[in-house]
Amino acid sequence: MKKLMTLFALSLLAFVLVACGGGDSESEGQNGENESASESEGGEKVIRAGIGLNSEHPQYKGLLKFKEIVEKETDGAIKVETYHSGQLGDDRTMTEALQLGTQEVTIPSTAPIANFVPEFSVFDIPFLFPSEEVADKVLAGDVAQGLLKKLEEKDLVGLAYWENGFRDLTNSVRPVKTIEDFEGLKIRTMENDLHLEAFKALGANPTPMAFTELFTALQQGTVDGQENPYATIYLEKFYEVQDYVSNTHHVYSPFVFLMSKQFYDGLSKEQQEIVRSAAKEAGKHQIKLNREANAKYLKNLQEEGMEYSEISDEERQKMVDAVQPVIEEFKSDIGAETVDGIMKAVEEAKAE
Ligand code: KDG
Repeated sequence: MKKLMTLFALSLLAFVLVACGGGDSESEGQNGENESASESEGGEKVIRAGIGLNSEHPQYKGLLKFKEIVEKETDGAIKVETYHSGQLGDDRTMTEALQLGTQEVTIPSTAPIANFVPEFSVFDIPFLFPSEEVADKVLAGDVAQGLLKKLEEKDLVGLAYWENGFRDLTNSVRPVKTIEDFEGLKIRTMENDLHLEAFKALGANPTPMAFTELFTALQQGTVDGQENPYATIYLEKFYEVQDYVSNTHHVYSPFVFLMSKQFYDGLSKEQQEIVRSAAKEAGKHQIKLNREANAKYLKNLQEEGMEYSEISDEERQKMVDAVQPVIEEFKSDIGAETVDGIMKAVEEAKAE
């Protein structure tokens, strides 16, 4: 009899604990998990969104637009905290924080994402996109959209492509007008093996490095140069530590608006639709601002004293030829289906 009473008491205790511990429909995730790190005392859900670029960059202006839309559409049920300039860490650190559920949003270039999903290195193929218009069409296409789905296997949700833009070379040693001018230059690249090997094929001496360390490395001469779109070069004040800029336009970098899958799964269906739609809408705003910035800031760089060198079509073709073996070398790492699919999409977009 005593054992029976003990069993009954324990069962009653277990029932009471479960009833008190369960969240409401809002705070419970899709699979019944309760929210933990991303909730404020008032019960609102909190999105901690961090980027590597500074608050002047269109990437941050786009993030503020995302915040505006989400807080309005959810009547404040979701709050967005925005952080810039690597305040929450570098791209790899912030992406890992999303996987752990200790941060909810970051927006890196596709290059560092390749360390999590190798297929994203397809966008690091030099000279892949001939124009922003072709890039827009390809990124809206099935192959690029399918790559976003692959992020979910890594506890990440890719909500939208934003734009970093065409990358151009700067350095503090010499003007770069020909492929020979790359010889021996210590160039910082993003942490991506294809980028690294492509700059070796051009004759440079590349070093992979997180964006958060770049300005100091240029200032101290640890590296001679780097490559980024004009908006980044100007707004991050690289002209203070770089003398020469060339329109190599060697890679078009997309950004990907990443969300923690743990957080996303904890949202209601309606909230999931709101954050997805907001990321796309804010992305259109960011791309518009980004294109305006990249179109105007080369002039500002020259006004700040940088010497500009135009790369001729003939010299650019030599660079294209030099990196072809690298593309073949990485095709199996990226996935032949992805490479062939994106290349086909580029040709179709060019023909439209
Ligand atoms: O916020 C994005 C930046 O951290 C980074 O991705 C920018 O293109 C970039 C680079 O060179 O690292």
